[in-house]
This record gives sequence, structure tokens and C-alpha cells, in this order.
Amino acid sequence: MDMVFPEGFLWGGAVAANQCEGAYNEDGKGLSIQDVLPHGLKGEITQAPTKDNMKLVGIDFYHRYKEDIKLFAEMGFKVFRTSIAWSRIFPDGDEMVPNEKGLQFYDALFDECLKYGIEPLVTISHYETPLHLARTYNGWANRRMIDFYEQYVRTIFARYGGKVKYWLTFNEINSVLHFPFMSGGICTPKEKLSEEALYQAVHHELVASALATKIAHEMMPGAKIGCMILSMPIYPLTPHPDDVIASLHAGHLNDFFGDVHVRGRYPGYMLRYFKEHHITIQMEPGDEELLKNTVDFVSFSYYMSVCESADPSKKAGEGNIIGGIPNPYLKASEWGWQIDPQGLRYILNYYYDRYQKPLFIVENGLGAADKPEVDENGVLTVRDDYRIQYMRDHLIQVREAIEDGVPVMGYTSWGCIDLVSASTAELKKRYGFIYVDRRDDGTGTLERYKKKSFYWYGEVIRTNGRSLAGDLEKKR
Ligand code: BGP
Repeated sequence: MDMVFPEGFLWGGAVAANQCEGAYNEDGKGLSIQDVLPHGLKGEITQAPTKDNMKLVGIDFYHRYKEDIKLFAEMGFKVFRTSIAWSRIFPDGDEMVPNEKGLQFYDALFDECLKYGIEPLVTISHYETPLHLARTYNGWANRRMIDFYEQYVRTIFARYGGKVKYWLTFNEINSVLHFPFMSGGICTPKEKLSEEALYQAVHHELVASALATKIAHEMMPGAKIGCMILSMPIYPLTPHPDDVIASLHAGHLNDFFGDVHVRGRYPGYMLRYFKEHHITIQMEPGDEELLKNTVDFVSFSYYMSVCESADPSKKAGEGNIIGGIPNPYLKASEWGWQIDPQGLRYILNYYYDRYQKPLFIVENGLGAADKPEVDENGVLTVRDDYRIQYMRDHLIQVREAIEDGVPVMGYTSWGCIDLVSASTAELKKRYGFIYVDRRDDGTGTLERYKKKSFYWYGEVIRTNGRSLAGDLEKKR
């Protein structure tokens, strides 16, 4: 198989504002839910920002973005995925007038990308709901969020429509089922939140996403709007039909989100689920019509696959981000995420068979505790062969899927520069091609250093994938 990727394939990297920008209270920014979540998903929610919260400083991208984008350009990035911090634009989220300083920051950021011919790919909401909206309205549990989100998207579409062509409405929209506070700004503790309230919040987000898609198409002809899904192939643990059906059900709970975004209506399996779980979704007149504003492409993150079983004694793995039974045939990362490159080919085929829409892999990568060392020129570096191996194995599977006939728009590896982890809030869990000198105790110069993978990825981009060919031969 020829390893060259299609002409115009969008190679690049991805970050999120709250995990890299820092400057949490500068230039009029309001607090976001991340500013009170110092230890990630499993930690406590603090009243106010605390010093041990790595995200308050992040990697200081807010002040260093020019240097960082220059490095991305050096690797040859065609696209850079980042998010807009909602609370920079509307510090509280429910005020009428946006914060001009916040708007100016993203103007400058997008201009800097465009200067190098890098397309910005913008996530509108990436786990950073303004804290005021969470505390006052209980986040997406409240229907009023749709209005606040609408005002926010109208503002950013009007401002950046000439600069940004690719937009994603909500990062990993399905994750709200698993972490309602981080994903949906819902303050009610998960154990006290009824399933009905949770799915009502989902409904609000789905309506808001469709509304944003509609507005984007009206305000920015030519723009491409995508949904963004946390993808996770779910394999039956055994060929027992009960296990197959159990994995079908588990898969449906994920597919629901993509299905609504692409097909424009609630799928039958979900209506049945609601009926059997005594869930009534409050729909307002016009909601069903709005949902028909479907996306132009489907984007997703991919880190792992899981297994499912009908046998309740089979336990979900601790490490995997949203549960799932570990696959006995796969190894896991240091953080327990099971590594399955073929799962990426599988999910690309699966989504294309299901949706017949262009697909965009907007997150994939390996979080590892890198060990910096000094190279022969006395410069700090990381010999991250394990990361190269991981990405190479995954990219080969992307190429296989393209060969299968799947239209893949691009690939933005997660955390192209080291940043703060979403799930654990550590900086120790590094994903980057660029090492950032900052540690979890807050020490470090914040200087940037190129890892071995920096040069490797640059070569992959320069050759449009051809440099992977040798590796492929080795694998066969
Ligand atoms: C996804 C999130 C990202 C990112 C990534 C890696 O779920 O969209 O924000 O952080 O996972 O996860 P982590 O940072 O927990 O290693």
C-alpha cells in the first residue's frame, strides 16, 4: 500500500485553551470551571482558584503563543486545533457585552496561525464553561444555557468568520454522561443527578449544537461545522450473543450523539431506552426542527478501545477514562489507557459506514512521563521513541482506513505541545512534540525544547505520510 496521504490532508496538532493558556484572570477573563478543579476528574471542586491548580498558569501559552506557533510551523502544520475560552469572551457568560480584550487575543492568535498558512480549527466549548454559568444556572442542566451559548457563538462567528473555517461545537459532547461538571458545568454531584436530568442537559447541548450549526451556515457561508465525539470502539468480550448485545447497547449510548448530529433526530434505540428508564425529555416547540441542522463533518478523539460483557462480574478497568472492560490482548499506557491502533481503523470505517460524512481525527496521542536529557549539543531534549511508535502505528491505520475508502480530512495529534492533563490535571502526563520545562510542583522555566518526535512528525508532514512507508514494510 502506498503510504502517501490524500492531497490537502490536514496535518496538525490540538490543544484546549484551559489546558495551555494560563493567564486565568488576565485581561478581563472570568473564571471557568477549570479554575476550581485543581486535580482533574477525581479531585475536589474548590470554592476559589487554588495555587496547586496547574491550569492557572498552564504552559503560559497566552503569552508565548507566537513562539509556539512558530514551532508548529517549523513542523509544517497545516492546521492547529485550539479552543476559545468562553470566559475570556463573556467572563460571566450571561452578560450582554463581550470582553474586547478577550476577543483581541484570539484575533491575534488566529492571525499568527494564518501568517504561516496554518488553518485554525476551533472548538467553541472545550471543558471550560464559565464558572458563573455553572454556579448560577447549574450549567447545561438549565435550558437558559442555549441562549447564553447562542450569544457567545454569534459573537465569535461575527468576529472570526473571516479567519476560521473549521469549527467544532462541543468537545467530546458525549462525555457529559460521565463527567457532568467538567463537561457540562453541572454542579449537582453526579451521584445525586438523575438520569432524566442528565439526558435533559444532553438535549440542551444537542439543541445548542444544532443551533450553532444553523447560525454558522447563515453567518459564514463556506464554513465547516463538525460535532466532536469521544470515540471508543466497544468490542464484545466474547462471541457470546449476550456479550454482543451488551456491546451494542453500550455503543448506542455513545452513538446517540453522533446520530443526532448527523441524522437530525433522536434514534429509535434511544427512545426505547428513555421509555424503559422512565425518562421524559422536555422538548420545546421548534427543537425537533432545529435538530435537523446537521453537521458538515464528524470529528472525534481516539485513545482507546474497550470491551463489554453481559456478565456483571466482569469489572470495568480503573484506568480507562470512561470505564469499559480491559481487552486481554492489548497493552496499556502508563495511565492505564489501552493502546489499540487498529481500533482507529475500525472506528473510522464504523463512522463512515454509519454517517457517510467526512471524518476528522482531532485528538490522538500518548500521555507519558517523559524524561528530559541533554543532547550532544548540550540542549535539553526527550528521546520519545515510544511516542513515535504509538503515532506511527496509529497513522498507518489511518492510511489503511483511507485505503478502505474512508474520507479523512485530517489528523491533529493531541497535546502537540506539553500541557496540563484534563483527567488528572498533571503536567507530568505529557503528549507533546515540544517539551515544556514546568513541573507539577510549579517549578520550571517554561522554556520550550524539541523532542525527537518533533523531527519525526515534521518529516511525516513534509512527505505527506511517505516517510511512514519504511515502517509499514517492517511491520508486514
Ligand atoms: C480528551 C480531552 C482533552 C485531553 C485528552 C487527553 O478527553 O478532550 O482535553 O486532555 O482527552 O486526556 P488527558 O489530558 O486526561 O490525558
